[in-house]
Amino acid sequence: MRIDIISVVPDLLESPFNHSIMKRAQSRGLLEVHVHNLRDYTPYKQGQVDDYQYGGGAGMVMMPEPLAILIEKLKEDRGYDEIIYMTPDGGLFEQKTANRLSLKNNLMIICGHYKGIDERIRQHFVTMEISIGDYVLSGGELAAAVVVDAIGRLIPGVLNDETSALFDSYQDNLLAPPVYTRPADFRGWVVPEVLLSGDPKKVDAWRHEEALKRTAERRPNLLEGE
Ligand code: 6GU
Repeated sequence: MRIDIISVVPDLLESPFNHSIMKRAQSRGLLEVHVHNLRDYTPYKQGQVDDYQYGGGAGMVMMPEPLAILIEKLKEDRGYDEIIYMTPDGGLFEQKTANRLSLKNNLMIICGHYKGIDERIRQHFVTMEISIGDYVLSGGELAAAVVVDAIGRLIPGVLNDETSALFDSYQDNLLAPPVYTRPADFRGWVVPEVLLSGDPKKVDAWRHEEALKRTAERRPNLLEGE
């Protein structure tokens, strides 16, 4: 999979993909992330990419011309499965969205700043609009990093134990059960007996029960299929 990210603060996306699982995905050739600085493509002076909004009001808007130039340049080289705009008024990003996007070949992600991007870019280029939750970030970059991470780890071959994503929280509308590692007794705080029993059926049953309990306590809406 190739992901092209358009940003006015590319430095924010310098580190997130260069560690751990995202690093492995890239070194295995399963994921390529290219970050493009929008200012490098503006036809306006001094790297200008934003301007006052028509109709008045506080806050700048990202101009259509630099975005159109960069989007069209990228589209010349390959077809994009989705051109995604990161925005707090987009559709909520959920595990099922990540699952679906992890099967694509080419994604473009536009990070908004200020008051957002000119509506005409959304109408004529963007195919999908994503929010990562009901709160406002100062820009789309951190949200884009969340989306790329959630998608990237699902690309076949990225996780070492291919089955492990199947047991993630949310994959089956349940939160994950508690996990433990050595030592079995830490300061007198002991690991549940069943996990030491060596009986995989009992272990599975316990994990399922704990997952249900945790979900009922913390996120009952998930059990109602919401
Ligand atoms: Cl995608 N962008 C911004 N600026 N804020 C957000 C968001 C995105 N998702 C939630 N809050």
